[in-house]
Amino acid sequence: MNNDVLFMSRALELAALGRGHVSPNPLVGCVIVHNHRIIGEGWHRQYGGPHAEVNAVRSIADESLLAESTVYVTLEPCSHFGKTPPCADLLIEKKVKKVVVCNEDPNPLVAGKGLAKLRAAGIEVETGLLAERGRELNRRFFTFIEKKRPYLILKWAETADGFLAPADFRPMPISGSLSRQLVHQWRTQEDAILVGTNTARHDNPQLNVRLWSGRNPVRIVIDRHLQLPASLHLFDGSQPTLVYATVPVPETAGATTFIQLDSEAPFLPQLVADLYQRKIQSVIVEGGAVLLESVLRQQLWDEVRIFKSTTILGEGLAAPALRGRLTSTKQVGEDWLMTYQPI
Ligand code: AOF
Ligand code: ZN
Repeated sequence: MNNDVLFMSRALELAALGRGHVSPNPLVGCVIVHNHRIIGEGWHRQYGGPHAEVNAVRSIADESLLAESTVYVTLEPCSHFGKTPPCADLLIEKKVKKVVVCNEDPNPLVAGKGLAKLRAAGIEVETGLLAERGRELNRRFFTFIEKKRPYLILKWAETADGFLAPADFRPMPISGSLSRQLVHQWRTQEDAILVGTNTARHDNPQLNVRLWSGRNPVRIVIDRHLQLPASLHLFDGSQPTLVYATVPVPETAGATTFIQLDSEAPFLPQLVADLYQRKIQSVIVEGGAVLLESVLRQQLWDEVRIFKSTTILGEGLAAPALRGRLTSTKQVGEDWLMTYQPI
């Protein structure tokens, strides 16, 4: 592996440590190298907190080395005054020799202006190193900015013979306990969880994080005609919950916010546009069949994660048909976890 690749890989590794803490900002890592040795490291740790470059510069014992150093950063240094001053200005002020960037920042406030600033100051700049890995790491951020909607992950569990549930909606566990624990970990990694009306009614899910430690996502439920009973766990006020309807809605009550969409316009596009306005960068869709199928049909998905169990049901509610590219397969306890992305 050449050294550039090694240092950028390290920066990507550091960036990933911000997972679950920086949304809707991107995950960003930074490594500062002097004479082939890493002399400073940092990453964006917390939304609203210092950017990766600032933390990396702060970690250096002898700042005089910066003039002879190369900065490896996974995202173009910012050029705007946001919650923090521009990172490009910091690197210029410290007179670093060279900056190597993985991805350009698609944020219209930056979008090339950070690179231009550095170059104008006489700093050597290279971009695109490990760009594919960077886009993969920040796929939620890129999707959010480029498509103006959250990154949508569909998740379901199906039996070996392809059923989601018994036909009578009787709740029945299909995946194993390790898979269920993994789902709770996933919930800590996304901004929100979405379920349809039938799932809310028949499963009465809590949609919180119990089998892992971390932050609870925002709960989102579709209830077009506001017919779900107030006694459901979803309305217990324990965590922010968004309810999407197409009829007139009541005022926000405690943690529950009601949103009325236009009944004449397509529902899901309006829903994801509203989530974008609320800065919800990623959503895990946990069912049921009707909702999963419409998200698939409308090509609004970015990733599908299926647990395939060893149980046989014989008959029931069939799992949605999926046309996607299988990107990974792994065993989780007794189940197989298969991940798909759009073709
Ligand atoms: C960087 N380094 O580590 C990150 C950057 O509100 P602010 O000030 O935190 O700015 C957020 C924007 O800055 C975010 O949307 C993205 O464009 C960029 N994030 N830039 O140079 C970092 N996290
Ligand atoms: Zn910055």
